[in-house]
Amino acid sequence: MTRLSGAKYHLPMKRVFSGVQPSGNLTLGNYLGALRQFVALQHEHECFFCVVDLHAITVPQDPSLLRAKTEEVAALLLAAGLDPTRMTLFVQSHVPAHAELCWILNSVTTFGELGRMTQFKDKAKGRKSVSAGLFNYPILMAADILLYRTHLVPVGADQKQHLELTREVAQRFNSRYGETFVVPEPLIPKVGARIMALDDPTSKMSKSSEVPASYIALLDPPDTVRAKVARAVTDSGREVRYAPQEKPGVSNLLVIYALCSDKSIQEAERDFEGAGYADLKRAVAESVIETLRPLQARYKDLTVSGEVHEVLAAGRRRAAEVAGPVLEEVKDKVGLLRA
Ligand code: ATP
Ligand code: LTN
Repeated sequence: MTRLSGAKYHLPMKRVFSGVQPSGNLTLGNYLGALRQFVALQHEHECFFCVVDLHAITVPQDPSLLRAKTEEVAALLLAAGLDPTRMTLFVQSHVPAHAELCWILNSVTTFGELGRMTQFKDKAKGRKSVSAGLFNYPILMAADILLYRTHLVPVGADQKQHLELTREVAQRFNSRYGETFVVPEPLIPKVGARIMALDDPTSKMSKSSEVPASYIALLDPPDTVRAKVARAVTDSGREVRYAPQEKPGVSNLLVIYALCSDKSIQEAERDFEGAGYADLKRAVAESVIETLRPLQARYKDLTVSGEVHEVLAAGRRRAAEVAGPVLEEVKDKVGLLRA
């Protein structure tokens, strides 16, 4: 696949796929770790972005809230800068090939491999009842990626292990049944791959957290952002310095500030030479508010225009067009009788 770049030469264009769960309020962690990369990649590659509702139901969800959140996440992805003329945005359950390939890949993945997944262990911890879906979650994720013969998967650091399993499953399928899948590479940002919770800088900012003060939601109004940042846990001492082990709270705030004001960590540190934690917090809040302002304005317009439905309908058609033939090839290779 090639694409004309400028007038004179061809740039190799790659397939990009990533997914976001409609499982809560999208956070600044989702934006800095994933969405920003999505927006940049759509200009260089053929991109598919998916609201993964089948993943969300692996833990209990309120049905009408899930429906509303699925639409909200799609609208937020567009508001963050995804352009329907440059990429494909769709809902996972609208393309049944994902669930079908997942079933087939269930037989190429072992129980032992799934049991080693740290996200499963974390999410299963403390639950009275753990669904089989939560255990099989990484196989559905592998199906999402492999169906599109994806080269690059932009994700936060928490998804690295799932990507390794996806690669393993692709290689195993290819060696058992013949070359079928592209073995994908993760694309994890150097800075911002793991934004930490404001109330506990040793755990990641998570949109399914029950403590709203732990995350900044993309739709939080300015005063909420100011209040949450003001209450963020900092560290002992008074120096503003990037030292993730020794000063996890301050370092997390410095990362947020650097990314939201387009600076390096070193430049961010320099901005606070001789300053205290209160100065840092004020600057962090304002940089976040300015980053979210255009996104929130676009979100408002999108909810009024009803454009999201059209985008998802077109996305569903395009995704099915690509995924269909790959699934047919897979069924053929494993020996399923053609209908
Ligand atoms: P949950 O916490 O409910 O499991 P999540 O916040 O991890 O959800 P996902 O939909 O699972 O959200 O993730 C969407 C993308 O955002 C993924 O690529 C994930 O790696 C990335 N991401 C999530 N949280 C963070 C974070 N704190 N820092 C950086 N990237 C993140
Ligand atoms: N498991 C991911 C969401 C996800 C995904 C994907 C990411 C589902 N399918 C395919 C990249 C590619 C998560 O929890 N963040």
